[in-house]
Amino acid sequence: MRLRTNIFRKIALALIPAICLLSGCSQNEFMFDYPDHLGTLTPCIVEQDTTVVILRDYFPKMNDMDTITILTNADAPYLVMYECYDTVEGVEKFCPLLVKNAIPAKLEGADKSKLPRMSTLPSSSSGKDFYIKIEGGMEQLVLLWEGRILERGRHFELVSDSLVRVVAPRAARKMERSYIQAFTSNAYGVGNDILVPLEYGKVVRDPAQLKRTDKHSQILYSLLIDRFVNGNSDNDWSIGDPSLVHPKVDYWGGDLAGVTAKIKDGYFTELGINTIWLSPITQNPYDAWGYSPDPGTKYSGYHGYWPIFATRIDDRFGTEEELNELLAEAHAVDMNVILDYVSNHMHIESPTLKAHPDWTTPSYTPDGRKNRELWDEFRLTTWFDDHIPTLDLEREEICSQLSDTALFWMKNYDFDGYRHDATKHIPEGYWRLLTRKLIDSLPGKNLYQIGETYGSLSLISSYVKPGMLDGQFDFNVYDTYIWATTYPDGSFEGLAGCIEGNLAVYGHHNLMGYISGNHDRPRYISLASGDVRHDEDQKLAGWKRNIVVSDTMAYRKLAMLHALNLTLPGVPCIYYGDEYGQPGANDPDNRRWMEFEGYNSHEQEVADAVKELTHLRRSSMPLMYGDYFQLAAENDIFVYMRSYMGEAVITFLNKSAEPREVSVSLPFGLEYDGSSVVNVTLEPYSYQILETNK
Ligand SMILES: [Ca+2]
Repeated sequence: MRLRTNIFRKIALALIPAICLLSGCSQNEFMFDYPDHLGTLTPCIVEQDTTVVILRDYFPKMNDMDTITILTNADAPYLVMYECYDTVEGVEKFCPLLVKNAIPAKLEGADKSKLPRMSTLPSSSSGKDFYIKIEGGMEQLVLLWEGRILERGRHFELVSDSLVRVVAPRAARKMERSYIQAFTSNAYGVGNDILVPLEYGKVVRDPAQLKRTDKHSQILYSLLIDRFVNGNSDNDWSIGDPSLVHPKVDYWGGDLAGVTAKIKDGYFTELGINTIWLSPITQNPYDAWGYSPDPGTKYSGYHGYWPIFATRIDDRFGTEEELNELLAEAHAVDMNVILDYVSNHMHIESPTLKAHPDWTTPSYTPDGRKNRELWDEFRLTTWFDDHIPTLDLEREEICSQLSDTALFWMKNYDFDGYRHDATKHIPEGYWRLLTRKLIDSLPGKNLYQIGETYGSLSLISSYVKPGMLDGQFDFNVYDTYIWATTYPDGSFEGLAGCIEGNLAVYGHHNLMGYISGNHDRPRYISLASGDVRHDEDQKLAGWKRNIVVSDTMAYRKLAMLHALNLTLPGVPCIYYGDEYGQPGANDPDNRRWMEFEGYNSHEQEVADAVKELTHLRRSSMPLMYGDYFQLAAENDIFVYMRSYMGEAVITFLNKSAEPREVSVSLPFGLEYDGSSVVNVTLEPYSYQILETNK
């Protein structure tokens, strides 16, 4: 790629207002009067080879030219005019700070132990200031408040080379919630980032100050409505013909009223989750579709992923009144509800596709093959099956109308966000347009949007940014945990590396989803117990055998997975049944009835452990807003720490069949039980979590 001179002309022009802004700003202490068109800053992704820097990531305004700011250092922002759809080429100066969020070549082989590391410490009792302690040496430090640059001498000062005192800007006193972020780098690259929530300008120290709208405090719970609880037998309906549809893939009667009943009886509150992810509720067909030759059955739409009327509630799940009651009851106990929504496809019999048969992507590839399940080769056009054609969302009129359809659910019901199905099969433009519409039509709502993408870090993260989605499910960490704990060559060293790589891309305060399982995967416990094998057809296994838990050690490994998810940065997500270890092969065997009682002693131990972990997380600022530091990573042992304002939580995992003694040193002068060295003995397949200052 070549540099383009017109870009530099634009940079030069853009610098003039930047300089004016900086001088104007200094006359107005504590005030931030950047013009609206500048918007706020976001850390950008930069990829660099030897000659060219490619910048991605900014807040796009549809149909408008954007401006992005490159932070070369805190005193002199460079502005670059937005030139291309999602890439700016030709940035003259390499800026290590911006490599945060990108891994690529530049940092390959760099000694990560030499990166700067930051941690926060409390300061005065008034809570208007705090300290950032930096280890490993820093060359650059950038502090942002609500995306605006904080200035040295006014909002922060260097007490020493390794200690920075930060004062919340006065403007923060007017806002119930705002955030300070810190980024730092040295010659070896970019270190961890810091996120500090403020309440009316004071540092939030007490988890009781957090609300369900604080996205970092979320714990998700994913359920399949048809398989959860049957709360209203009046709406029960099934195809009921085993020669056509096997009972395992027919409707079982679960509904919205069932979910409401469990909200009201306190199940979710006691479990400690605060966001329910509801499976899709749009009307699905009444007849049978698809076909599996073994065991020879069609399927019903019990899962909800075949929308036929995209703005109607499936009457087998409930009515408008029942949905409104569910949402009201959830909010009454401070719980969010996000809706699983299918944008990628519609059922072939839907009135929409009957009226617009040309709205689908081509059924055949350019070289004449049937375009089915070609997930990566034809990512944006492939069909999931003959009866659910993919919508051509790259066409403007389709994108516009169908984003309105998605918006319908947020405008007409009090949902708190979406889980977006099949995210990577939908073009970025759709996500930008939908998000723009959400912001414009529901100001102040701050909905949480999490997507589903299997793929590389760069593909997954390309949808995660301001103006698009808050997060996606991090299947890579889940898969690496499966590998580490169920394959002979699996190692926690690999898991630790995967987590560090992800944090470098998504940031240390990401809102990615960390799952215990989901409706498209065999149950973790059944892989861990060996009842479902890695080398077999994992769907067929569930049709052919009764999958049970034949090795009880698997319960301990499952509890350890929950411990991992509930102590990592990000948003933990429990798939229904995983809170006690329901077994199962892949779809549909991973969708059995939820059970609420009659657990055996192993299941009860997992259920108790999960409750303890969720309550620990939600009562711990370090686990919700803390930084992350790996303390040890060996084949069988993994130890890491989260810390916030001088408090730390240390998680120890042992995947060995033997007890292990582990010793780690705490950074930043932190102590546990009066010592900076912590020694613990771990039982086989177990975890321990220690809190300092407790
Ligand atoms: Ca029912």
